[in-house]
Amino acid sequence: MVIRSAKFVKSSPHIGLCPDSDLPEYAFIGRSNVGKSSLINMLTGLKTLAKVSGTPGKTQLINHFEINESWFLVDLPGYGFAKVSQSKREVFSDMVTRYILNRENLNCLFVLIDSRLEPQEIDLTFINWLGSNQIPFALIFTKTDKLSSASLNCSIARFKKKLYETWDELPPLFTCSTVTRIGRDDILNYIAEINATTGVLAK
Ligand SMILES: Nc1nc2c(ncn2[C@@H]2O[C@H](COP(=O)(O)OP(=O)(O)O)[C@@H](O)[C@H]2O)c(=O)[nH]1
Ligand SMILES: [Mg+2]
Repeated sequence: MVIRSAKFVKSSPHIGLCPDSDLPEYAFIGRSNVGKSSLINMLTGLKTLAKVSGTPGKTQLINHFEINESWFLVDLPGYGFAKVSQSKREVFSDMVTRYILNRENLNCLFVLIDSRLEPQEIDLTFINWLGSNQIPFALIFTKTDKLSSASLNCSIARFKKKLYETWDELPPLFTCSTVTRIGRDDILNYIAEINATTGVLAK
């Protein structure tokens, strides 16, 4: 898929203020600092579209970007920076859970996983929560440029093994690096495929 246009639409503090539109939507979520905003910039080819932050936990809004005037990419706040004393429910903010459960045009939620880390409890908890709520999602292992291909394979295998403890079938799985731009075509093609099934012509 060719990206012909990408423009910031708005930042919303909750789902009620998100764009009133039924264009197909694809959102990115994961722990703070995993690379969500960088990936959106890499996919669109616009280096400064989404704010990349050196400080984790900065984006607290739902950010909509309109692509090719026919679908949305959404940059969501990261999770995982709540204090240890807080419950799991609070870790995934009401704002994010309401958006995920109620946004009808959300076609796929991309869950980003840092490929350098051991499987993180918070990611697994979140993925299992998506499963129990039947939210369509895919996984993207980020920052692959920081690992050898052997370590990357090992890291992915370790994560899959954890998932097989609770899942019979795995979701679609991608790898990406904003440095080597690996993953860009695969992720955009996947979005184009879903767009096609929902009646949006491959623009
Ligand atoms: N080496 C490398 N660094 C990355 C990659 N993606 C993101 N980063 C860096 O990770 C940090 C957090 O990125 P950001 O996109 O703001 O993460 P977010 O909090 O999930 O939106 C920034 O310093 C990015 O430059 C990647 O693929 N490779
Ligand atoms: Mg961000």
